[in-house]
Amino acid sequence: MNLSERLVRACKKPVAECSSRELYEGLMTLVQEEAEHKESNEGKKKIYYISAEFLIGKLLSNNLINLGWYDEVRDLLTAAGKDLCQVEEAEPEPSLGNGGLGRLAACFLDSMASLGLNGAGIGLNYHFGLFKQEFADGLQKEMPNPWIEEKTWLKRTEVSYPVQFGGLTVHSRLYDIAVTGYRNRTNRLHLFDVESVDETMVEEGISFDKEEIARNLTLFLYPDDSDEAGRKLRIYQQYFMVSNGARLILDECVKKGCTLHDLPDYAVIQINDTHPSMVIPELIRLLTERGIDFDEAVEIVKKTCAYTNHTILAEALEKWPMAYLKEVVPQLVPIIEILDDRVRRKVEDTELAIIDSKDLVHMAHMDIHYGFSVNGVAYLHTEILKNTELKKFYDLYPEKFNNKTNGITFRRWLLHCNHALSDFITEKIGAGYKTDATKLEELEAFTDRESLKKLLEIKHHNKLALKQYLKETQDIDVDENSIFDIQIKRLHEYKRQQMNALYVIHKYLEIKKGKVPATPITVIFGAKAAPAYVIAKDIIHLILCLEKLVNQDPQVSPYLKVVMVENYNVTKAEKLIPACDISEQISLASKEASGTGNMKFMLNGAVTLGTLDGANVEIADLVGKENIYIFGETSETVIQHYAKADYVSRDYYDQDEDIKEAVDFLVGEELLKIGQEENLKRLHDELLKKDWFMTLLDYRSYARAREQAYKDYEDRESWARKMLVNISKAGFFSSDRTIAEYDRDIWKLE
Ligand code: 26V
Repeated sequence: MNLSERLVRACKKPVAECSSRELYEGLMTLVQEEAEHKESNEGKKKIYYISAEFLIGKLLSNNLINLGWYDEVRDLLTAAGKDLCQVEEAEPEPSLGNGGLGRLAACFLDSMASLGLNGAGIGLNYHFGLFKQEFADGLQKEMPNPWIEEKTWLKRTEVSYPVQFGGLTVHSRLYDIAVTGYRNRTNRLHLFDVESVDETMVEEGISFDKEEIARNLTLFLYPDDSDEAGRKLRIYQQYFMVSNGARLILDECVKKGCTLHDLPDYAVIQINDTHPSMVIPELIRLLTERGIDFDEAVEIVKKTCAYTNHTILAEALEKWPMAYLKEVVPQLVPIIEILDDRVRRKVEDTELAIIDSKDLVHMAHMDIHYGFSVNGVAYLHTEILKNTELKKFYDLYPEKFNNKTNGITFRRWLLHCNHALSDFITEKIGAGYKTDATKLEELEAFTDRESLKKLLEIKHHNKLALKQYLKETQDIDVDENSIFDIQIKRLHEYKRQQMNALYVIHKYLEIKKGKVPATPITVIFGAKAAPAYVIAKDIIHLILCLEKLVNQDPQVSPYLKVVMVENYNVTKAEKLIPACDISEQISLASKEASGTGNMKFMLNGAVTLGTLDGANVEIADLVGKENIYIFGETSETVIQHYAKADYVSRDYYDQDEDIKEAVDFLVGEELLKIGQEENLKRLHDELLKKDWFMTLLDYRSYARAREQAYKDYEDRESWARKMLVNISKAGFFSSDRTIAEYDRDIWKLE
């Protein structure tokens, strides 16, 4: 049977008579059948990527591409008067991640399957995932994002375990999602759920009874952890994930002939940040329960577990109060105490201990002592870990430390989201780059007028598509002939959306005074703030106020527009990135471990405006200074400022008229007419009295670099050359390369 016949069979009626939903469900059935055929259990050793987040995005089109079906399906739908894009709309987006860390895990799964590696993901089946963001009265409101429908990508399995906590036992159920490789094998994403989960518990917005563990355990991703019940719930979730995961791993290995003494020959566990760190004591517990001697269990675990660090921000490094662990996971406490005791016997410096003097358990310390590999996620990040943040650990275990610069899957972030560009590339250099991304370099030769013109046309086409999308979804009008300057990422002070907003204010005031830009500018933001993160929500408020002020001003809006995209998620990223001219990567140097959005933008022909932070450093090295706009202080200088505590934002405000004007605008008459005094005043105070992430330090050089980029944009042909270089140098950032390195240096699968 051909695809068309199979689809009719699955839908039980002719394609022309199907609704988008029916076609979506029919195609899902076909994909699931095909994916199952491609499953394989090849390979003795298997990589288990354990992560609290897998931000997988919509699955239909990506699977069609990976199975090699996309064009055929699109054409057969078109022939029946249907549109695949419309069908895509019917799919809900699972929001099983916060941002970069979760999206990275999803890209890694794609690459593992595409490289044919024997691997699986292990995580949690959150029913509502990360909240859905709505804007009301200039503020963020959080709503649940239900995504599990009757017909779903999740496949219920027979696997179930009882999981014991301090006061209760719950029963798990494993659901699997097929991960298709690009013209390769199928792997699985294992998502554990509690059988007793109760979706009806959710009250107003995303609030629910945090004490009812058996019913609430898998409702939300990282529920608000600003109170004790929320933080404890997170420990319940983490233990539930690792206990199930560890048992699944042991059961699978035993089935393949593993005696448990030889576990490291069968399994390698990559711990994605510290959220799954309890897998270490849990595995030790399970191994001893199955008859392995404690000392040997520790040695086995040491050879099986590897840890990835994703941040140097102190507030993001997990430290759990011993009292919480005693209540939630008492069975792990004696094990953690022994592990800590052994560290203390070995090293004198108590800063390296697992349990500190305040009885906090440092999860990362446990990972470093009891895992065999520690990696950072970009060159600079790993250097900072080795030389500053984790220096003492590096001195103790230099052999464990290694760098794995992040990557992105080109299937989703080029082939799927930017058909026009991938067709152009294929026409120029053939399809080889789809499996070997380094081939993109061959594109660099195409600097002839015709090719550059075509590149600009593709960008224009994508900008038109985004214009339409913004009109339909948010009823905002943007000018496709303006410069699309985009910052989309989680809202955090260190990412400095506030610096971008200050520049918008500056531009607004300039235009008001009659100085208009040569080409109009559209500044687009997309960001969710953690529900309890007050300043982040104030920054969202500021951006929403500016959106209103600027867009409604007839004198300004022909030259400047501000768009705050509501509910920024993977689907929206797929529409925004291909349309971008300037990619804002403006974190305070040393703070953004890597960034991966920066890579997606570059691949899609945007030029980066950024600091020397995270993977921007590697992007700058690859494209050369002609093809990127770098500004701001270096990480060394920033680290020095923190060490000396000598940064005073007030000095920059006092000494720079533009800064003063923009900052004071926050509490000026025009904005107060639109926004809330409380929020704007608090943000103003924060910038003047604290500014922990040094916005004002870099503002001046940021504004200068941004002006330069706008100026250079005017020479369209030379800009197109910059685009071309960015695309052709993006091959290094394929997650296929990253995963091949993980395998070569850490996993050693075959
Ligand atoms: C977590 C938290 C939790 C509470 C307080 C504030 C805060 C700030 C940051 C984080 C981030 C945790 C780890 C994380 O998501 N890291 C991101 O990982 C990406 C993939 O490696 C990387 O590209 C991003 O630069 C990094 O921020």
